[in-house]
Amino acid sequence: MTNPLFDQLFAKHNGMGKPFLRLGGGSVLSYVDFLGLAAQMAHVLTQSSLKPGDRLAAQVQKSPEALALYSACVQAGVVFLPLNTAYTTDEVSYFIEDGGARMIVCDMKAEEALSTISDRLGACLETLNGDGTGTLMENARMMPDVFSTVARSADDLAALLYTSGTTGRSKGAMLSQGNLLSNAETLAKEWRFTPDDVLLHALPIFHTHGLLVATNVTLAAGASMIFLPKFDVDQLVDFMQDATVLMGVPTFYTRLLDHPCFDRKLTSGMRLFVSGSAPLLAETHVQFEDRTGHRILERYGMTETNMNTSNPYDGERRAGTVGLPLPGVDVKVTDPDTGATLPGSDLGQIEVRGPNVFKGYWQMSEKTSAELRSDGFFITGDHGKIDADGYLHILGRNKDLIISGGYNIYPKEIELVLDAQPGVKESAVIGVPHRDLGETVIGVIVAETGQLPDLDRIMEAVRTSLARFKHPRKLVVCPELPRNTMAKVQKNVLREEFKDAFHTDDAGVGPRRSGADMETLC
Ligand code: MCA
Ligand code: AMP
Repeated sequence: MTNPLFDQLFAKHNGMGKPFLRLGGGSVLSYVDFLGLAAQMAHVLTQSSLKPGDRLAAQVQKSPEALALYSACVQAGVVFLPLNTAYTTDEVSYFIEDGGARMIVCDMKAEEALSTISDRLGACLETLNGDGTGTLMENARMMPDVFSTVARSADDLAALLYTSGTTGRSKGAMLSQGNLLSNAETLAKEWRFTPDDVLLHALPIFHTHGLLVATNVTLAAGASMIFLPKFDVDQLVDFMQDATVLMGVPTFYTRLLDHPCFDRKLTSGMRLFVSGSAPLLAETHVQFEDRTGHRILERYGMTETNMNTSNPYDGERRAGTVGLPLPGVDVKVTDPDTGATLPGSDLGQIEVRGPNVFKGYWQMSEKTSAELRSDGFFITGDHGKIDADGYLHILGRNKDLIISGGYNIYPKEIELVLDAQPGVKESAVIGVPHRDLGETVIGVIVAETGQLPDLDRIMEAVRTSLARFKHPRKLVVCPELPRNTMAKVQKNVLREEFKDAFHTDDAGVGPRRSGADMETLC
C-alpha cells in the first residue's frame, strides 16, 4: 500500500460511475469524475513545487471543487489546512504563517488581502470561488486526469486543523493518515454505512465534523452525499426523502423541530440521525423521537482526536450521554490533580487514547507534552463520568470555552480585543444559554475610572479582528468583575447573572442581528 488514506478512501472507488455528490439543480458528480478532477488539481500542486509534507491552506466556500482539493492534497501527500470561511484576514494570516503554508487557496475576494502574506512567506496563491471558478481550476483543467499517487505512511501527516487555546493562541492539531483512516473505517462500521447510503450533507467542510466525519465516512463506505452549500432548514426538508442519513450539530435538530413539515412521514426513509460537536439537550432528544420515531445517535469527539465515543447503533441510545468508547479507543476519567483513574462513576477529567488520537500540536512541544501523556492518553479538558453501563456523560469543561451553533469560541481571544480598546480597564467574556445556538456570547466590560467606553467603536474593533460568529451579541458595562479570594474572575457568577439574557422566545433571532445589544449596568 503506498498511500493508505488515499487508497482506502478514494482510489478504491476509481472506475466507479456511481454518484458521489448529488448537487442542487439535479446535477451529479460521479466518483470517477470527482477523482479525475482531484487528479488534475494534484498536478497543479506538484507543478507549483509543493512537496510531500508541505501545507496547503484553503479558505474556500463549500463546493465539489473544494472537496476535490482535499482529495488532491491526500493524493499528492500535501497536508491539508482548511480554514473557516468566516475568519477575518487577521485570523487567517495567523494560521497561514504559523502553519508555514506553501500554497494558499482562497476566494477571489480575499486574494488582494492575502497576497501580502503569500508574498512574505513566498507561498503560491491560487483562487477558488464558490462556483468553481478561479485560477486553481483554470490551471487544473489543462492537466491530465490521472495522477501517480505519492507514497505516504500511516504516520505521515494528512491534515493540520487549528483549534483555539484557552490562552488565546490557536494550536495546530497534527492529524496523521492513520488517525483519519482508522476513525473513518470504525465509524462507517459502527454506524452500519453501506454503498446504498445517501448522506444529507449540510455542514461546513473546514472542520472535523463535515470533513473528517461526514465526508470520510461516506467515502469509506462508497456511499453518496446530497451536497448542500450550507445549512438551510427548508432545503433539508426538501431533500430528506432522498436521503438515508443526516449528521448535524444540535442546532440542525432544534431548527428541524421548529419546521411545520418535519414529521414521521418525511423521515420514514431515513435510517440514522447523528448529532455532535455540542451537547444535545435531552429535551431535544425526546421531542425528536416523539415527532419522528427516530432516536438521535449522539457521539463525542474533538479536533485533536476525531471521534472517541458513540451511542450504539443497535443498543440503547441514551439521551444526555455521548455513548460508549469506539472500538480501539480507551476512555477513562481521572483526578485532575493526580492523574489517577477514578473509581466507579466518580466525576473527573476525561482522557482518551487510541489510533484516532493526534500526533501533537504543530511546533508546540510544551503544549503537546502538557496534554498528551507519554502513555498515549490525551487530556481532553472535558469533565464527566462513566456510568455503570459504560456510557460517558459530559458534565462540564475545565477549559474556558463557549460552543455556539457547533463553533468553538475561546473567550480569551475576545477579551484580548476588548481589553485593548480605549476606556476599557478589563473584560470578561461568557457564554449564556441560547435557544437556537445552544450558547451565545456576552462581553462584560469594566471602564477605566472616570471613562465611558464607546461601545460602537469597541464593536467596530471586534468586527475587524474576529469572525462574526465570535462577536458578543451583548456588551454590558459593569462597575467591577466578581472575583474570588485568589482574585480570579468568577465567570460562574457572571453566567448565573446573565443566564436569562437570551432565553426569551424572540432571543432565537438574536444572532441574525448585525450588531450587539449595548447596555450599561451601573
Ligand atoms: C452563523 N452565525 C453564527 C453561527 N453561525 N453566530 C454564532 N454562532 C454560529 N454557529 C451568524 C452569522 O455570522 C450571521 O451573522 C448569522 O449568524 C446568520 O448566518 P447564517 O450563515 O445564516 O448562519 P446559520 O445558517 O444561521 O448557521 C448556523 C449553523 C452554522 C447552521 C448552526 O453555524 C453551522 O453550520 N454550524 C456547524 C458548525 C460545525 O460544523 N461545527 C463542527 C466543528 P449576521 O447575519 O448577524 O452577520 S468540529 C467539532 O466540533 C468536533 C470535532 C466534533 O465533535 O464534531
Ligand atoms: P473542537 O475540537 O474544538 O471542535 O471541540 C471539541 C469539544 O466540543 C469537546 O472537547 C467538547 O467539549 C465539545 N463536544 C463535542 N461533541 C460533544 C457532544 N456530543 N457533547 C458535548 N460536548 C461535545
